[in-house]
Amino acid sequence: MRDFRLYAITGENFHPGRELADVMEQAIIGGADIVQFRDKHSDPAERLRKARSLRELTRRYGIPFIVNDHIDLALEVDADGVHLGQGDVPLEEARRRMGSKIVGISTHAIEEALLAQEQGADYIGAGPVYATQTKADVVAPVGLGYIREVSERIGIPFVAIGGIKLHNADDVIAAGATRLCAVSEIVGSDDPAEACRAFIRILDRKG
Ligand code: TZP
Ligand code: MG
Repeated sequence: MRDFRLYAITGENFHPGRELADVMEQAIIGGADIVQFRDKHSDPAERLRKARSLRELTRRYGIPFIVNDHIDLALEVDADGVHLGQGDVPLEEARRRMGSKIVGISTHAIEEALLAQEQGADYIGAGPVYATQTKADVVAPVGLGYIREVSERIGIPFVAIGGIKLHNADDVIAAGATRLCAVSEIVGSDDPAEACRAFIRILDRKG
């Protein structure tokens, strides 16, 4: 897959009154170079409408578009890939259905990361690094030790996620991450483009 550095995930509850596609466009303008549509609340018709608008947006900017959870939806809107958690469809089945498209997997322990790599995930999420309010059912924070471990033992791309803010991004990078993912720090910002620019400046400093 084409590499990326700043992974922006949608989180509509962080920007009431602002349009999803507008917020994500600002993130892209600021430097987010991959976008994931994560939506646990909309009904299927609404989800399809939103996914289509983000597909159109990301295509316009030439960056990958990933759908969280829903393989059917990812295929229907011709997303570039799908992102799955440990409790979702098994990776083999996702791979079978997605073909050569991107399959990303969330991991919280090195055994999960090694298995995802062995089973052919294109990238893994590693986290939650810090406590996060964004995900209700999230496991306890895994800390920077997990980022260090993944950076030393995993060969496929990994992105650090969970409680990543501009004030702690340096520490996450120092632990070995070269790709960062954020929800609230980007889409909850009054200026998502500037938030992304600030992340990119930090990544550039260490890159
Ligand atoms: N998966 C692990 S932590 C998380 C997800 C989707 C939420 C990250 O959100 P935030 O606001 O960047 O902490
Ligand atoms: Mg999931």
